[in-house]
Amino acid sequence: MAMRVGIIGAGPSGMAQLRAFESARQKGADIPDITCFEKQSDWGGQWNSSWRTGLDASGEAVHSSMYRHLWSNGPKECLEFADYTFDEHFGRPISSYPPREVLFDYISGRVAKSDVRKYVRFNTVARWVSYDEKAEEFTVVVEDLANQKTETHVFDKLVVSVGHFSFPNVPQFDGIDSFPGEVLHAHDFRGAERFAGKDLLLIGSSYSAEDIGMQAHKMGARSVTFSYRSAPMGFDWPETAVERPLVTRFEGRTAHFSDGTTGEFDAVILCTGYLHKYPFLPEELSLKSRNVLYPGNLYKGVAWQDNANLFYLGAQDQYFTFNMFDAQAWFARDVMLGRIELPAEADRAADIQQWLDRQAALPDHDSEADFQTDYVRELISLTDYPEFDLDSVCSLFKQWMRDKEEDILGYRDNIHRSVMTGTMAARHHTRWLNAMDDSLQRYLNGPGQDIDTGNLAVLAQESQLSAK
Ligand code: FAD
Ligand code: NA7
Repeated sequence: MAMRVGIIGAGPSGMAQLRAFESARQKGADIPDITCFEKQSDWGGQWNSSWRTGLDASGEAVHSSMYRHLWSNGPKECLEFADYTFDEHFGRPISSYPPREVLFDYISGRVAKSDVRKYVRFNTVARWVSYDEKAEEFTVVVEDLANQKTETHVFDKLVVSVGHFSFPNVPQFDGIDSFPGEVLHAHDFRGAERFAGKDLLLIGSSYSAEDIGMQAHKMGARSVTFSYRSAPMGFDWPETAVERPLVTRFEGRTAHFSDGTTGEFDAVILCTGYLHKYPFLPEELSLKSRNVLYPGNLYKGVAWQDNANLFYLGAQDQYFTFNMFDAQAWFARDVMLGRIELPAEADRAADIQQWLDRQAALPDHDSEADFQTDYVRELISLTDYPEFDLDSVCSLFKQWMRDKEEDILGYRDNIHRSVMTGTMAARHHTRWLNAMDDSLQRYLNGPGQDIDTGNLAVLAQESQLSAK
């Protein structure tokens, strides 16, 4: 009987696993029987986002935390697949910071091309997993949401690729229960238009706070106040934005901060991160971690230390994304196919520990980028995933951080060169701050489309805005 592989989740990580097996098949390898369960009706994970919050049409928790007007927050040159470039997909250079729909199109294009959709059971949610030590088999109970049917599947290997930016971390603050305005978590944020003219408080000081805050500024919020627990982000904010230390309590609309200052707000957004949560896994198989670059108990960040038949993809905090998921998926594939032999438990533990020790000593963001670069480099060296210039990608991450320090509202207008193809990105037709339509069509056609339809007034307006 062929080996049976189960994959839970068809976001970028699960798609990478499908692509990894397909790549081996194309090179003549026998590949296992693969079934991937995806609770949504399409693949793409976070990138498959909609207006919905709370529950989706099947009554399942909405997975994606992305929102309207979400443009890539890092250069696309850092996440490009080594085996499917932006040039190949779009046939011409595009800008370095595309909006969500453009990246969704890119990741979908690669897997559509390799015909792996047939492995995915959409609208099917994993409910419970158990492991039989003796038979060395996983039993996975899933629900077919469209037909409301429960099924049981048995696998020799299991890949967990459900992401970890979906279950909001929602701390309590004194007095917040009687705050008279809207209170929401970033997971439920879908667009900043309604905050025009409002005073907004964002609690948290990482990617979500930064991006939602600048979205709100772009959409005309009267003021944006960030409240940090550990350290301010320290960007050169527009005049509407300010950073304060942590909120200690609310009194009506008034927030009190730990430095003794106060502010009155119309709405509060908790940008307080996400929980690693795997409700379909028993405790002994379930990763427990904060959002860190190297969660413990995973050999090479992928293979579960207590059960070498279980793999996690994308469980790390991420500088690298799509191409790191590839490197992980290629590694997991080769372990499953027996091409890579896992060392003894004690050696694996020692390997994990040296990464954890190094992580504990990371002094700054530049060293974090170095750390994850070295991690990806090691994985790639172990498989036939196409090698690429990781040092250049790492330099680009550092450049990106400098660019943000220089101009938090303008860094997305910068362009970079592809490490994979050498192609220089195209400058986008509209500056990020002025771009009010984030659709794929507008992105690709832009003012050119207006010329086609003879709408020169729109074109003139766009170029005036672009020139500002
Ligand atoms: P996910 O994308 O989360 O996909 C997991 C999949 O598993 C989903 O399709 C989900 O429906 C499915 N699933 C979950 N539970 C079950 C279950 N029980 N049964 C069946 N299926 C299940 N990265 C970038 O590179 N650039 C960016 O600009 C960027 N911006 C981001 C902005 C936000 C707001 C967030 C939250 C993340 C952002 N990221 C960004 C990181 C993003 O998480 C990764 O790019 C990528 O989506 C992670 O892929 P994944 O497959 O590991 O997880
Ligand atoms: P992150 O990057 O995990 O950051 C979470 C932030 O929330 C971080 O600044 C935390 O502060 C803060 N936090 C967490 N708990 C609290 C409490 N109790 N009080 C105050 N502040 C708190 O999550 P993001 O949502 O920003 O980003 C996740 C992904 O989404 C990322 O990959 C992006 O690409 C998009 P700390 O610094 O720990 O003190």
